[in-house]
Amino acid sequence: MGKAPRDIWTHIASTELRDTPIDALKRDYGGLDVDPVYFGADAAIPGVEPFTRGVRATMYANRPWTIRQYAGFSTAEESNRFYRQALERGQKGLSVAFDLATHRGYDSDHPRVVGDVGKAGVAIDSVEDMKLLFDGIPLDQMSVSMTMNGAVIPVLAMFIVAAEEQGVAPEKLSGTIQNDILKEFMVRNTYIYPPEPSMRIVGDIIAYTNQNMPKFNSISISGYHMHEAGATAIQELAYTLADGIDYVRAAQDRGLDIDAFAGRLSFFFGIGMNFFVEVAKLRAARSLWAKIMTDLGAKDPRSKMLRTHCQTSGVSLTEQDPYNNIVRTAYEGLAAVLGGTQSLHTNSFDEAIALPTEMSSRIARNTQLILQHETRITDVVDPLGGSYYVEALTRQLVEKAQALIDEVQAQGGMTQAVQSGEPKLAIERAAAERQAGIDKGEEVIVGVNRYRLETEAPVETLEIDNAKVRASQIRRLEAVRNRRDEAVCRSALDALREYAAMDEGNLLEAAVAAARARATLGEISQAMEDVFGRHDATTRVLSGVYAASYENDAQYAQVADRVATFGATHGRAPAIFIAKMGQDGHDRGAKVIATAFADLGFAVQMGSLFETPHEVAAHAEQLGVDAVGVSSLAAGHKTLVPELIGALRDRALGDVAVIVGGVIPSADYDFLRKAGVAEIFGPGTNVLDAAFSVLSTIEGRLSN
Ligand code: 3CP
Repeated sequence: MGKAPRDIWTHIASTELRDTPIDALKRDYGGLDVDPVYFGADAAIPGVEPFTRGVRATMYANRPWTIRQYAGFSTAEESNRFYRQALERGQKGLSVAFDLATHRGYDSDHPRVVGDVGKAGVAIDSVEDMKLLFDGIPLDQMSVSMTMNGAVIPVLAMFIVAAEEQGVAPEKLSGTIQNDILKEFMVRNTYIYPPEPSMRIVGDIIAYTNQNMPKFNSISISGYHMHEAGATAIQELAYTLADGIDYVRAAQDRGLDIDAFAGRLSFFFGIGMNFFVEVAKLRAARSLWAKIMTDLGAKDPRSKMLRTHCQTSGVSLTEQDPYNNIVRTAYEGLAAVLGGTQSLHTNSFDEAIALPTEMSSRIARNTQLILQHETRITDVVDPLGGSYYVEALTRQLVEKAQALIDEVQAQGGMTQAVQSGEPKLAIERAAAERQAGIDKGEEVIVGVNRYRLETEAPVETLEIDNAKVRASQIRRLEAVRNRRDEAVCRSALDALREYAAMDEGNLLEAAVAAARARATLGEISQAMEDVFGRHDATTRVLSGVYAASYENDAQYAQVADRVATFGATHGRAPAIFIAKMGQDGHDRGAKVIATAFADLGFAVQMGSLFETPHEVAAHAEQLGVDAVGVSSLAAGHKTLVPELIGALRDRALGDVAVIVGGVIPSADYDFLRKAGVAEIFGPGTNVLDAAFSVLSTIEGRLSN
């Protein structure tokens, strides 16, 4: 007879606990005796393959999850001050947010990033910035996660050199680099190079960290951005794990032994409001991954453990009645923890409007501290294990996600699927369907489509003086360029370019030498771009999804009729160009609007990502549109929108209506209106209402 589940568990738990006796984990709740773990008839054991009940036997009873708040803004000095304060106040690990200029491989003085520098994260141009970012933070003790994918080579290289100059060798560094490029092509859009060289970069990083940084997680395979783009739980699970399969294969292809690197692969999921589905999603993810890794040849149980970070959902936050977001985030945080996450970020309540303030970040952090210290949910491992509902949901998610993974595999894997654009379209379809459900009131959002306030009290928001940050970055860049040994720097960049061209040698290793020689992020990135080129994605807009969701809906029919009447009167459909400017790649909102407006009968054209205001004005002229709809989620609106209006006026297109949607603080509404913006739509806008209103604006302008 095999060993009893409790005996197996006790054996593993004792190793995790080292010298602490297991009985120390028992609790007495005022006369109620509570054990650290409970078992059912199914014999599923926490800490044992397939890890459905958690990757550790003792889970939070021995060590709670890491409170790891994602943050970064303006300059390295400002972000450093913020990090140090957060660590003093209970945060346990760092998670760096970079600005979009850095993500896309541009130095702060590049003309394409004027509106982006320091806005949605910290600007990093050289090792000097990286050193300031971690000043006074011992990198041999603090685990640092960095959300970086496009410019992953220069950023990781600069991190390694900053640590080296702090006296910390690479083998002592612990943390995580996101390094997940496949989902960038699908949803997040901060890629630089085409898919194939991008996959080489992922492989080089896995190989380098495997060799030199044994405590560092080489990748954070992310479903979060799919979740935020509107993916269903099944899609998020399947596409993320399928991405994981491709990364494992890429590393195996370069001769690495799976058990040598797989223990340092990590994951990242989004946690939304469907409480039990989110709990079950994490349980299903672990069990699917254990099986996938076994099939790929892993033997070591550590290779089969899906360890994950989670973040509460940004799109579940509302601009309306924003204090509700505190409650939403707390429930989502609870779901992540009951699902067994290793690390968690809880959003600040004002994130649907602007960057978090000190006060809102404190509440977000305290949400986790209260979960850890007050609720007592850390005392028992996988407390929902054995729940009829949770177990049934887990099984169903495993089965349905596996079917979708098989579909992707049949197409040749995720790198192939991504190039076909199919997963992206499937997620966009799910997002449009969900938006239609919300607009129709089938899905209730408190304070938005039900129980809406008559008047909203303004909340205080944080604003970054982007021009000031840019000026200070440019000064520091000049100093770095003036002080370095130009010949040493050039030859390091040449070596990197050569590695890229020869398709051999490790790109990260070459970039570390370049970073040491004070090559800038833009230069390191450009050296590879010289060989790989820059990826230019084609934008596709779905049709029919919105119309199908609204079949027989009276309000939909009314708006569609008005659009048709416009057509009959003017001999053409009302025309709108949907633009994404600057380095902001968040395109879910823009895609939903494009799809819905097209279904309603508008003539919709959508621009490429990352355009400048002048490029958008040129499209508007060429297409002869009535309106330009700008979607802005990365805080560039105050710089980019006035520039667009100026560019339109320069082309004598002053009567083209400029409409702005996305994350726009209400404090900026006045500024934008004065600059000439016709209408502003925040998050939570009903798409039919928006279409009605845009049509009225266009008609108003034409009759003037
Ligand atoms: C953990 N440990 C334990 C136990 N639990 N030991 C004994 N008993 C236990 N019960 C040990 C682990 O084995 C490990 O040691 C150490 O404690 C740390 O635990 P961990 O679980 O590995 O936790 P952590 O270091 O925090 O790492 C978590 C993962 C990592 C693995 C998920 O990848 C991570 O931190 N990811 C964060 C990613 C992130 O911040 N992403 C932000 C995206 P050993 O290491 O020695 O085994 S923000 C994006 C926002 C949207 C956007 O993109 O714009």
